[in-house]
Formats: sequence, C-alpha cells, structure tokens
Amino acid sequence: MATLNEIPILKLAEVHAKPKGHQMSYGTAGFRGNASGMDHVFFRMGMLAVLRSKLMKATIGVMVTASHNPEHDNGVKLIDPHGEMLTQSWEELATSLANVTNDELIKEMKKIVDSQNIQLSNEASVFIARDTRPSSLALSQAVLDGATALGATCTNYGLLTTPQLHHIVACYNGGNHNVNEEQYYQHYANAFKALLNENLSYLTKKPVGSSVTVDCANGVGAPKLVKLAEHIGVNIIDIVVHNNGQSGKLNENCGADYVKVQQRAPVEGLNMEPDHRYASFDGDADRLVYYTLDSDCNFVLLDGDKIAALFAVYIKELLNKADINVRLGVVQTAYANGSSTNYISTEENIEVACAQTGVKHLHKVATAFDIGVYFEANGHGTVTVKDDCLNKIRSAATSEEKLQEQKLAANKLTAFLDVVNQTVGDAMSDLLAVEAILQDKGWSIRDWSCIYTELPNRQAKVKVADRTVIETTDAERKVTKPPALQPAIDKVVAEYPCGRSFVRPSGTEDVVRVYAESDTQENTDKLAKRVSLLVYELAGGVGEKPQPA
Ligand code: G16
Repeated sequence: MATLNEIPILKLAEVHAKPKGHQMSYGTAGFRGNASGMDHVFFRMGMLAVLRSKLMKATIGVMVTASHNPEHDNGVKLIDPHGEMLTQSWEELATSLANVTNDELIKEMKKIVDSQNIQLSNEASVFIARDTRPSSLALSQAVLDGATALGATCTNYGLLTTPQLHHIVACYNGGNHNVNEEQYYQHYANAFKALLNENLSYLTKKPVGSSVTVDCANGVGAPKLVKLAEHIGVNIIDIVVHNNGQSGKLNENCGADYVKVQQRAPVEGLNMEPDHRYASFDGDADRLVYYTLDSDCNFVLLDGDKIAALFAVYIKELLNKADINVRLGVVQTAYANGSSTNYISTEENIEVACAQTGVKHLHKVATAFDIGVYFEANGHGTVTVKDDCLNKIRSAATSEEKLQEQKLAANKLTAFLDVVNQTVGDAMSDLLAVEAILQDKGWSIRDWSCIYTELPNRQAKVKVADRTVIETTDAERKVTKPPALQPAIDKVVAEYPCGRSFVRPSGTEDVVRVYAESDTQENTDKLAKRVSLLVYELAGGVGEKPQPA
C-alpha cells in the first residue's frame, strides 16, 4: 500500500514554514488575507489539491487570487472536477491543514487520507493559474511545490482569469484533453458569433449602439478580454478596455466592487457620456456590473440584480415562445435590492430563492431548478441548466411537432446558453450574454435600466476586534449573536419607510458588512450609519467609531 513520502514533504514544508500563531479559515471563496505570511497556506493547498484529486480520480484546479481584495492581499480558490467550487465538506479539512504546525503536518495529512479513505496509489493531476498581483507568482510556486511534493502531475497555466481556470478544469475532466486558454476564446467567441449571426440576424440588424467600455480593475481581465475581443472580431463587438494595469493599482478606485459599493464610476479618466455602456470587472474577472449616465448626467448602476433580471426574463420569453415547460428560477442573496426581487417574482412571475452569500451557496440552490439564474448584487453569477432540460430545449429546436417560430426560439435559447459559462460566474462570458440580449431586444442601456427602479441602498464596513462574534441565520438576514444586536437593528429599521438592514461577518475581508435600504438615499444613509454604530457598540468595534449621518 502506498504511503506518504514524508522526507520530501517535510523538507519543502521547512521552506514554506508556517509563521508561529498564524491562523486562517476557509472563507466565502477560499483563504484570503495579507499575502505576507500566507506562503505555507498555498503550499499546503497544493498538497490538499493532490489528495482531492486522488480521491475524485480527476483533475483539481488551484487559483491564486484574492479577487476583489486590495493588491497587497492574496488568496487561493480550489476548483472541483466539474468546475465548481471546492465541496463544503472539505473546507474544514482545508482549514485544519492550513493551521497545524509543521510538526503536525504529516499527522494531519494522514488524518485526511484515513477519514476520506483516499487511495494514495491513485494518480493525481492539478491545474494551477494565477492573477496579476505582485505576490501571485511566488505563491503559485508554493502551490506547485506542494502538489509536486505529493507526486502530482501539474500544469501551470500562468496568468488566467478565475473563470477561465474553472472552464479548463471542467472541460478537461469532461474528456476534452486539448482544452487550453485558446480553446476558451474559441468556444465563447464562436458561441457569441453563432448567437448573433444565426439567431439574431446581426449583420442585417443595426447594432445597439456604440462600443462598450470595460474597466478591468487593472487586473488579469484586461489582457484576456482583449484576446477574446480579437477572436470575436472588431466588426462584431467593439470593446474598449480601460484600467488595463499599465499604470493604476489593482482594484484601487476601480473595478466591480468599487463601483458597486461606492455607487460611482472608477475614479480615473473614463469621461463618461450619457447612455454609453460602461462595465467593470473585478480583479480576477469573475464579477461584472454595468453603468451609465442618464440624460441629467446622474450615475446609473446596473448591478448583478439587474443582470439576473435581464437573463431570467429573456430566458422566460424564449421558453414561452418555444412552448417549453421547465422550472426556471432566480437565486439571490440578502443583498438583492427589494425592487429586483419584487420585479422578478411579482411582475415577471419567476420563482425567486434566497441563499447565503458566496457563489458556492447560490450555485447549489440554482442547480435545483431546471434552469437556475443566480447572481449576487455584486455582479457575481451565471446560469445553470440541468442536462435533461438542455436536451429538451435542443430537441425542441429540431422537433417536427413544433412550429417554425417555436423551433427558432428553442434554437436561440440553446445558442444563448452556450454563451454562458455554466461552471461559475464569468465576467467575460456574462458581458457577451448581456451584449447579445441587448442586441436581440434592440435595447439601449437606458431601456434595460428602466425595467425596475432600485430602492436606494448603501453598504458599509465596520471593524471589530473579532468578527466571528457575529452569527447569523435565515440566509444571513438575521443576527443570532450577540443576542442584543438583532432587536436593536429591528427597532432602528422600523423608523424608516421600506426599511431593511442586515449585518454579517465578511468571509473575505476582516470586517463586518452592513447593508441598508429604504425609501430615500438620505434615509438609507442614516439607517446604514445607525446600524453600523450598533455593530460597533454591541459587537466590539475597534478604530474609528461610525458617526451618525
Ligand atoms: C467572493 C465570493 C462572492 C462574495 C464575495 C464577498 O467574491 O466569491 O460570492 O459575494 O467574495 O464575500 P464576503 O462578503 O463574505 O466578503 P470574490 O469576487 O472576491 O471572489
């Protein structure tokens, strides 16, 4: 029976030694924190990926990125065989492995091998990629060291967006062993062109407007989006890349998180014009938000909620046209604007479910629907389709029992679903899907933004000594600990018309997040400030005290 090859593991573990007392836990999307002092975590996650690969008899992905976090942070996301996030039952194993001392490392690994009944003689394969952070190159080397210490075959893809690595892992495990970055571009470019040319008569229709300007957060999305656009062709899509990393810092005053949370455009040089389409990616290009200026030059944000509404209604219309009866649903989180939930569920009569923050949670709920559209308000999301549902749509496209118009709608829906990266939220593929829908509907960004009007909303962050003192329930909409906090929040919320507010500890940053919405922006800002103050006072706030508005 094969055993762990302890000597090379321990030698490399010395090189990637754990700083004394350093503790981390697997958060909303893997480990995240200040890059310095995290080297051992990456080394150990390389080893964990090998164990998972041996267990699943499949390739596992390891992405080195801290996504929307500041440039000095870094993080690691593990990708399971079908391109989904690491299964939750392994998050605890990851946390334990990251936190043991070097002396306990072998014992901990043996514990995982025994508890999961892993056959160490099985082959292992690990795919690795990284974002553009200055620390990412060295930290991806730590992952490689960990994976090779356990004898895995490793493929290092260098710079990729997170969704590109998800796509490559899923395709490879699905049997396409020629998959690579180039195949990603070919796949999405061809799918987009097929949707436009064959289904939307693009060449005979007027394009929806000018170019789309994309702020790539000075991250890895910039060079990758340029490549995707080249594969599609400038005569078909005109993408202007902004914040391409040549000068500014990653995610600093730009990117999807900045735009969503600050509700304003990136600081540097966009020179926005009314009704032009603008979009922002985050640091690893798995989030997308759109925005524009209205005719009075007010900033108008079209966030993940609006993308979800656009996708869901478009899919519903095509299902109706094709006379296909399947269960379509939208999955949101507590951050979803109340108006979006009302529009999708009441006005459009589409089922809506609420999940905990983190795409891993939304993805799971979405797959319970035949077609599940899931988006976090921050722009992270995609569409999932059950295999038998996809087959039903495909066969409707050629069925002799269907009318020509119904077949065309089914064909268009098949083509649309091909543009979407079903493994995970993907800013590039979501951008193509949005552009295609607007094209098909002949809609401007203003038409899209008018489908419903958001309730004014505000997000804030509060620093506390230990954010784990806050515990939540009901998809994070209610606080259970500290016990005095929820009644205090309820009391304040009741003072504001259409008021809603919740707080939750972040799983990617060392802060407590506060969300508030109500009838006016002024009231919303007051509500957010008052709830922030409650968190500060009742959950051990540190540093600057939030001041009432
Ligand atoms: C990650 C997760 C998202 C989550 C976000 C913020 O995004 O993938 O699902 O919404 O973190 O999480 P939290 O509020 O717990 O900090 P990303 O784009 O940073 O990977």
